[in-house]
Amino acid sequence: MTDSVMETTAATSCKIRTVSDTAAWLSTHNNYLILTHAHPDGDTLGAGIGLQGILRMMGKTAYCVCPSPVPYRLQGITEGREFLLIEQLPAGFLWDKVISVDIASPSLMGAYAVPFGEVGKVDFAIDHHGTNTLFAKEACVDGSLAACAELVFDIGMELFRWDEDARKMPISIAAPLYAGLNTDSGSFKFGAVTPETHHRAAVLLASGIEHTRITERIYGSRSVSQVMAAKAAYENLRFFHGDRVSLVSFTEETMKRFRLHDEDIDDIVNMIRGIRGVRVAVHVKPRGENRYKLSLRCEQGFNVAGIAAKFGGGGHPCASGCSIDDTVENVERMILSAIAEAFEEEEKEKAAVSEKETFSGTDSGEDTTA
Ligand SMILES: [Mn+2]
Repeated sequence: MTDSVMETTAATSCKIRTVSDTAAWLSTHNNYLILTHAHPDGDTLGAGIGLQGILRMMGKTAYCVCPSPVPYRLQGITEGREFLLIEQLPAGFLWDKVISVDIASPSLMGAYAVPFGEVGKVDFAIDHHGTNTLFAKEACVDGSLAACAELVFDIGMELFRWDEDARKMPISIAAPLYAGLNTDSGSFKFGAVTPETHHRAAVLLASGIEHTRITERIYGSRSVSQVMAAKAAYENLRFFHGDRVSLVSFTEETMKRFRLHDEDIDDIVNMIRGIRGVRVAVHVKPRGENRYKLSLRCEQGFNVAGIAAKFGGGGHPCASGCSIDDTVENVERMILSAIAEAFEEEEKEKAAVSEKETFSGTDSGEDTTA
């Protein structure tokens, strides 16, 4: 899952498509540009490269691009390439259709928000964020899926029926899809994982991919600066609201002092989430002068997407993000009070439910007396 920041402008003209509509649409055109989101994760790249492979199998020309460098640990997905830039596309390649994968809103397009960020500039969005702002002309969105790679997988099955004989599925397509599925499902730990998720994973494994090689590259190769990022995080880690909230804030100064890059700090929020008693984890990350990006995670049953939405952000119920422009102290104050409010609302709801139960318990007995 990735954090996403919602735009307030949603195009009402966006046509909602099913998986089979999407497969049919892909058959209709010839030259595709596939956009992934800035600060890429395994899912956007896995879905993008997987879709690129599917389109090429269909005899189409397709190139997956990304506005940011690909982190080392994800370069297995991109066959070792650190950059998938538009400038690197073969001279003479002209796309007629633009597809976005795993992009909930144009604010996640980074440098490619120009020219693709305006409503209607992307032809087709394939996404698993329920908060997708429907910026594309057409969209296939399923907010119930753990990974966008699952949606691309389903499109591939619709077109090629690889699920009937998984050995026919090319490894060059199965491997990136597996990487996307594994990373965005928290290695099959998150609540969005269903029997269907495992079924898709089973087909991908049966294709013959070397899944341990894929995951070792992703999880088993922390750089020195990622370890330094963890050190910096533990130094700054604080608890609030009766130890139910863990919070780490990095400033530009932290980044300089520990010599950190953006890609080193992506996983910090997950690190401070798995602490007993902690219900909400917050990582505040610098994005320029008095501008911060917040990553929010929470336990099942709580909803950080609602909290992120108060600051113009969004995402998944248990993994969301937003941006706030202010000093780090004020940013912390604002997010902590929003979380406190959500706790209070939850308490009120619980109290209302138990009151109702008590009431119906004493008064409802439908057929107890004749
Ligand atoms: Mn995703």
